[in-house]
Amino acid sequence: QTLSGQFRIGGMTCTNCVNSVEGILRKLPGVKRAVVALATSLGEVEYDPSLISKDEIVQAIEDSGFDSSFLE
Ligand code: 9UX
Repeated sequence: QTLSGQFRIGGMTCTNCVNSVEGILRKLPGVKRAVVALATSLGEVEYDPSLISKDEIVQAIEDSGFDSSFLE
């Protein structure tokens, strides 16, 4: 099963931030695809809900030093 979620990501100010957040997301177990956009401060993540929850994804982004919340 694959779910798709949109995440607001705050505090990204340059392309390196985007690459950093994408790299963190793509290394998480259960994350199949992650695309982060600087202009909109949004991230689109496809994940397997049996391996990771949206709350754990938010937590991983915050652990890397950015603000994050899940958008329904
Ligand atoms: Mo760019 Mo982001 O120099 O924390 S990497 S601001």
